Amino acid sequence: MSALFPALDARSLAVPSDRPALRCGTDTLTYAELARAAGSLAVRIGGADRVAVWATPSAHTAVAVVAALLAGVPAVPLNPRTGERELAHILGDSAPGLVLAGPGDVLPAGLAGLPRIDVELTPADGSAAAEAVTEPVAEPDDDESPALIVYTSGTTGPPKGVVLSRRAISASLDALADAWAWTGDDVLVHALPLFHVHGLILGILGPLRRGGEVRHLGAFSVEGVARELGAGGGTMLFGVPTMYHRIADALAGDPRLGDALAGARLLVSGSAALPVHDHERITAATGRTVVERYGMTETLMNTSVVPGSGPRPGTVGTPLAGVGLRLVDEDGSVLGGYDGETVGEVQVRGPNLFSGYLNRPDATAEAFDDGWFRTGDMAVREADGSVRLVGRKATDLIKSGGYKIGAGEIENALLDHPGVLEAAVTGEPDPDLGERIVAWVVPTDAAKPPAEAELTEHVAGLLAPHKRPRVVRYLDALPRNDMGKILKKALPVPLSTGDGRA
Ligand code: MCA
Ligand code: AMP
Repeated sequence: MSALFPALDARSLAVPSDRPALRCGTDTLTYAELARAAGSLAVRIGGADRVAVWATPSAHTAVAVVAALLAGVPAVPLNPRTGERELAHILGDSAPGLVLAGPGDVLPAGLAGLPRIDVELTPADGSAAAEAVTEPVAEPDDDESPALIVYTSGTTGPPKGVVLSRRAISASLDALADAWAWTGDDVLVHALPLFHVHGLILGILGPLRRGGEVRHLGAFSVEGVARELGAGGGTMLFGVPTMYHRIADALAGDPRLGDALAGARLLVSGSAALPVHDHERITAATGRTVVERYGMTETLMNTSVVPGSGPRPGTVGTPLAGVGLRLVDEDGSVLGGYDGETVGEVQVRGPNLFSGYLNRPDATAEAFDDGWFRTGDMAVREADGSVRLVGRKATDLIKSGGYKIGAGEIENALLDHPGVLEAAVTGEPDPDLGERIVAWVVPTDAAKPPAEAELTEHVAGLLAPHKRPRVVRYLDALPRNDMGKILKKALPVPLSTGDGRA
């Protein structure tokens, strides 16, 4: 029986093998079909050191990742929109021996040097893939072995590879199951990207570990949510605040959407703070409370509001089972007592934590304080122990649409454009994205500044579209202190137009 996915064993009595496992667009797989597709692929990749997965929002990505986990081969999910520089960095750093992709996927030149295996959802009888399944691979029994390497941005430099073990994945998913009474009867609906923890580990591996079903919408749309939840059979929805904000906007004119949300068992938001106003709009229209949970790529899930415990907008709940959480003030003292106002850095420890940053022992050592992982998130604890996040230690980290983006990587990309002499990047409040990326640019030639679209394309092409500035502001010079350091706080505050955009 698979240790990570008990339901994938055809002999398992817990889940009938004709039970639906996943649906992405028009592709559907039962547990028996998933066992065959992933089992055969696992045999074909068995023995590889590491595989890259071209992580499109598709059933192919789910099959590829499950196969890698069954084979005990660490998988590196790649954002299919990653720009050339970021892709080169990730490939150079993680050195995969193979890339797994959907049969129709067109891969960029950066991947041309890697052998490719096409992921088949229904291996035809007699094919190499179908033959392979007759001799299943032995899933590793070492829980500490690396399972996934997920890239995440820091304040400066290129993204770091976060090594996640089988232990971390199963511990975090089981703690969530405990907190949310998440079972094999649940049908999870979501539209999250499959190259980050939220969409891939919680959104795909979570339901499969429980023996339940996941329906991925392919791309987020309010219509898709309304169709799949409630009467559509979905019992749970996972999303980032931007998605809930768009849902809240649509609720007023769409009673079907309200009914669908009301018919779901659990609405969960994470990756960034869901504004109180959006909480309130959704509760007013549906009678449902959105449950917030707080996590991080390095820690997987740390806390969650307990469903049914009443509305707690603004808090992310209490630590999950097995998670140790403390607040530490600026001089390193651990805060005692829950007074709801003393701010400290959130530090966590537990079986949910990552194993380290790939090839970065320095960064790994720096991230820990006496065995506790420093999250960089600042919080207070309410009298009942609930954690209320109030900010981040690093102002150079931007959360936009639920994606974490380092200002430094965008500044470096902008500086590579010949029309840019100096650049600074900041995050500004945005009603839809939470924060929007703003680029402050001093052009090389003030008379002929590069066009805004040219700069955003440049960043999207080198890094990723979600890292592109949404606004570019041109200046004659950046404010600097006597040492020449850019003073981002002294950048001019734009006049608001009322829609949150300058
Ligand atoms: C736009 N596009 C471009 C360009 N500009 N493509 C190429 N070049 C360009 N210059 C494309 C985009 O790729 C996208 O295509 C479409 O145009 C719209 O892009 P965009 O405007 O960026 O999308 P959006 O509407 O702003 O997206 C909102 C979103 C998205 C759907 C909410 O931000 C999102 O999926 N966020 C989820 C982030 C997430 O999962 N974070 C988890 C990490 P197309 O429409 O075809 O896609 S945090 C985490 O994992 C921790 C553990 C946690 O706690 O959860
Ligand atoms: P990432 O590094 O992309 O995994 O993002 C992790 C960060 O997202 C955390 O350190 C928090 O700053 C933020 N985050 C995740 N969940 C929440 C939440 N429910 N509320 C506020 N911030 C969150």
